[in-house]
This record gives sequence, C-alpha cells and structure tokens, in this order.
Amino acid sequence: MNVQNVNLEAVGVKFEQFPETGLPEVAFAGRSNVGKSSLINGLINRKSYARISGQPGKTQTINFYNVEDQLYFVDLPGYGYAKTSKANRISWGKMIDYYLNRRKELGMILLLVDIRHKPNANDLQMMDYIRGAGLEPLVIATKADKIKRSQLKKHLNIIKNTLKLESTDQIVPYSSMTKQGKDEVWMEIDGWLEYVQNNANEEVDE
Ligand SMILES: Nc1nc2c(ncn2[C@@H]2O[C@H](COP(=O)(O)OP(=O)(O)OP(=O)(O)O)[C@@H](O)[C@H]2O)c(=O)[nH]1
Ligand SMILES: [Mg+2]
Repeated sequence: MNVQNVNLEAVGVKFEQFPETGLPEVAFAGRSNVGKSSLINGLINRKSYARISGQPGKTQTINFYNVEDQLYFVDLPGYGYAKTSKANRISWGKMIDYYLNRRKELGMILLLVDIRHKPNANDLQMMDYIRGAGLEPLVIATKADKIKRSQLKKHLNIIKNTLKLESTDQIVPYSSMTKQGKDEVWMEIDGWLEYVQNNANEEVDE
C-alpha cells in the first residue's frame, strides 16, 4: 500500500476506550525498545509519527492508527521493561489479554524481536498469548542493520527455533535505518488485507 494518510485516532488503556472502527487491524507486539513504533513509522513513510524514544517503555497505551481508511495499525505497549512497577505489569497483562482475546477487528499480529538476541522468556510468553488467542504472528527480526549479512541466517535460525516456528513460517529481517524488509512486510499485510476484504464482500453477497 502506498500510504499518504495516517491518523492517530484513539489511545486506549481499557477495553471501553478502544475505538469502534469496523476496519481490520494489524497489531505490533514486542519487547520495549525492540522497534515497534519505528516499524510503524517506516511502513507509513513518516519519520516520527508514532513516538520513538531512547527510553524504553515509551508507548504505554494502545495506539490506533488509521491507515488510508483501509485498516488500523495498533501499536501495543512493550513488555519486559525491568524498571516498571508490579502494578504496571499487571495492568499491561490485563490490557493485552483484553485486546488479544476480545478485539474482533484484530486479524493480523506482528511479533517483533531484536535480531541480535535469542528471544527470552517474555517473548515466549507473548508468543503463548498470541497463539492462545488463535493467531499465528508474522515474526519481524528488527535492527537488522546491527549484524553482518554473513550472520543473518544464523540469527534467524536461533529466533525460529526458540519461538518454535514451523519450517514454512517466514521471519522478515527489518531495519528502520535502511528500510530493508519494508516491502516484504507490506506484501504480507496487503495479501492478508485483500483476503479479509474479499471474505467480507462474500458475506455481504450471501
Ligand atoms: N539501528 C537500529 N535502531 C533501531 C531500529 N528500530 C528501532 N531502533 C531504535 O531503537 C529505539 C527504540 O525504538 P522504538 O521504535 O521506540 O521501540 P518500541 O518498540 O516502540 O519501544 P516501546 O514504545 O518502549 O515499547 C530507538 O532509539 C530507535 O531509534 C533499527 O531497525 N535499527
Ligand atoms: Mg513504541
């Protein structure tokens, strides 16, 4: 999709605050600082529409971005931020649980992991939450500019094995610096969106 128009339309921490949109949603999940907001900015051709910061734990609400009135990108708050309070962790869990399990619009989820590191217990738990909600994520290995090309395969395999992905599941290496992987991510989103839109039309026809 060639994106020109994007709007941050709603920010929510509670189920009642999630907007009623009727449009399909792609959610972005991953550890604090992994690059969720940067990926969103890359996909929508903006430098800093979704807030980015050197401070982990920047995005603490669920942010809904209307993309071309076709779909929403949903920036989920990151997890695994050590300095967060216990109360914060509990409310994070509640919010994510609500979102993943009750949000009818949610159709596709991107799970971001840092290409340099083996996914940790928090990532595995997120994977369980996602699969528990009946979804299989598209895994994005972020900060691909930080490793040598010759190391790429090795890193992707570690991620694949740790997250127990099927051999047919693909991982997309992405860099917000070089925009490597951007077209591939859009191809996946566009393919899914087309499928969702066709199915919606069929239901109306019947
Ligand atoms: N080198 C490099 N740095 C990146 C990349 N993506 C993000 N960063 C940097 O990593 C830091 C965190 O990026 P964010 O996009 O804010 O991460 P986030 O996942 O939204 O973080 P939270 O909102 O805290 O959950 C920033 O300093 C970014 O500039 C990348 O692909 N390559
Ligand atoms: Mg963020």
